[in-house]
Amino acid sequence: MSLPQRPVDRPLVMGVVNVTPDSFSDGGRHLDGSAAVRHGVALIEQGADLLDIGGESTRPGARRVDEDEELRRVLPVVTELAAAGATVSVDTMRSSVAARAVDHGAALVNDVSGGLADSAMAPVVASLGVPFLVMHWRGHSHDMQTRAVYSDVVSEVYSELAERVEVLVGQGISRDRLVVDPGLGFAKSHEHNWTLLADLAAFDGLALPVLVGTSRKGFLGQIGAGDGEPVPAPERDLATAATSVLLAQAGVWGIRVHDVPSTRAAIEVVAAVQAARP
Ligand code: PMM
Repeated sequence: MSLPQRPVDRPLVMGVVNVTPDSFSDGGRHLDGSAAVRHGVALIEQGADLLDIGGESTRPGARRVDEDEELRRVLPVVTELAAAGATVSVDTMRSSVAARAVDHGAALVNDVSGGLADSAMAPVVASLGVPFLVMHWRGHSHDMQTRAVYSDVVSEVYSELAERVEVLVGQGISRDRLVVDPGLGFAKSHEHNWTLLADLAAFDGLALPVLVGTSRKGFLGQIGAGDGEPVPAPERDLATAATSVLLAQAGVWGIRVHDVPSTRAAIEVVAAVQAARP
């Protein structure tokens, strides 16, 4: 299966369908599988190009769910949305879940650990022949923020991703099926996230498509909060759309978001401005 093509004038929009009780941003709303399917269909109607279906929360501090529970959450939703014609990505760190999801119609595997959490992931993805999203990751969510230590966040994330890519290619995954992601919010402080956003062009050096997920993340809770409490996650979509403008201007391959209409509007504005340039 080949990598979905980015339209010439805008990034692909990946809509998030979390089938979890505790994901930090939309947790609990789609735990019921049929609600998740309805939500996925709505995201496609709103202009999502891909759907990312996950059954395990990766919010800071989250504990893992067991494999059976992850499969129980994810497989029916993957099956129904793929059957409805959506291009489905499965957001999982488990090779067994990736394999079953692809068997049920998923076209991409999105592993926030970039293959580090499960040593079988790379060989399984290589044999499935599907595209693989490789996110920058330094460890599981329960204590990942203790690993948010960098002297130069951009160059360290870059070199850790570059190393990952070479290992994955060595394990048999075709380079033209890889997408890289700097992993905003994963072992990153708020300042690290802003610094990565400010220097996305650095990742062009990897010569691979880039996907970024800023949607509703903690650092966006600062926007509009002044000195007060962070803005709650469901109220971060305007700030998220503003980052989508930056991501479109940086020429990324894909943007992972919860609220599709605001990001579609943001990236269509960028496309219109780019088309109007002499
Ligand atoms: N963020 C989350 C989950 N999966 N996958 C990729 N590739 N990139 C991300 O930034 C990313 C991800 C966490 O967000 P959520 O719990 O709101 O879905």
